Amino acid sequence: MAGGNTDDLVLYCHPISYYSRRVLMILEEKELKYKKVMVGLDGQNLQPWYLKINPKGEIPAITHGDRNVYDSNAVIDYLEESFPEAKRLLAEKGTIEGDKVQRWRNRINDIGIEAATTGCIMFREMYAKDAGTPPGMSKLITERKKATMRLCETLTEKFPEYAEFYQTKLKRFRDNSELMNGERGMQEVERRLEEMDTILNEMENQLQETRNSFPDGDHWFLGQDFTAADVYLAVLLDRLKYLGLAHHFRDHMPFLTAYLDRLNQRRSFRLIVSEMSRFFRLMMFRKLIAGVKKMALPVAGLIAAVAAAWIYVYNYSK
Ligand SMILES: N[C@@H](CCC(=O)N[C@@H](CS)C(=O)NCC(=O)O)C(=O)O
Repeated sequence: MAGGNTDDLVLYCHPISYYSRRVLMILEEKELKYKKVMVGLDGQNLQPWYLKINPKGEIPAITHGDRNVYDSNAVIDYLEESFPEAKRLLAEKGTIEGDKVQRWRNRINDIGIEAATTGCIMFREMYAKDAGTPPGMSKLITERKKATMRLCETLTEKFPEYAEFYQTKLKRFRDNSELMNGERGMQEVERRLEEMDTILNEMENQLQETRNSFPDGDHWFLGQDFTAADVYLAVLLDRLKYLGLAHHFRDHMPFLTAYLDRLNQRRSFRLIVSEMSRFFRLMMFRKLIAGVKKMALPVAGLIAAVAAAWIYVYNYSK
């Protein structure tokens, strides 16, 4: 354990959540001791017990003793301040390096990752043919959205003290579903992808600049040290790969391409990648079991019908 009292540090997260993965990677880079609690995005994040931790009902969040901190950016700042003996990932505030890390964190936050994610899953054929997400995700997401909207209605009645929160969430879900529909949805995705391309270009230039400053040695995004800006970039690039959007940088942006390959050297990166793959495998397995269960009754019926027919024919042929 590196610095500070981490005995009561708890991370509330989900293996496929973009923002959770940032915090997870930071905790691993800092080698802090923590407990992980998985919060299902199928509505666990909307339950009153979780709203007491994060009143926005979003993941990630952390609890540390009697403190609750939410929003990945705020959590990362908190971890840096609270465990000064652990590895530094933000560089000193007010220094050139510190300001640079902050500027890149903000710039990466400018990417409309939610719209790109939903859009590429919903319009997979258009934008993301080589996606690593399991097939059937768009159906799953649509069903899950409907279920979450129904849940918001149920929870409004069950917990009137949170009624305003649930109705605001419901409105946001409805607005998003409307926005991500048909022609208008595709235009929105395209607009977000164009904005993202601009930022990817800026990052490619930054990597080239860093490379020029360290022509002989290993370097990361902004220099020889691996910083929080690297974590934001790593999570972004891995998400693009999974969405089938790697062609937005792979091959024609050689610095970003090489950077993504080099990330595999880091244990923290391998961990977030393997957690997500494990989750997808589990999801596929559950789907398979559900399919088998569904098939079990008709198959049993068919066997019974064949057996009955055989007994009938056998008896009458005597
Ligand atoms: N700005 C927040 C965004 C968190 C966020 O949007 N998390 C998503 C999962 S990646 C979530 O909880 N979505 C569920 C919802 O909004 O109800 C952060 O940086 O932590």
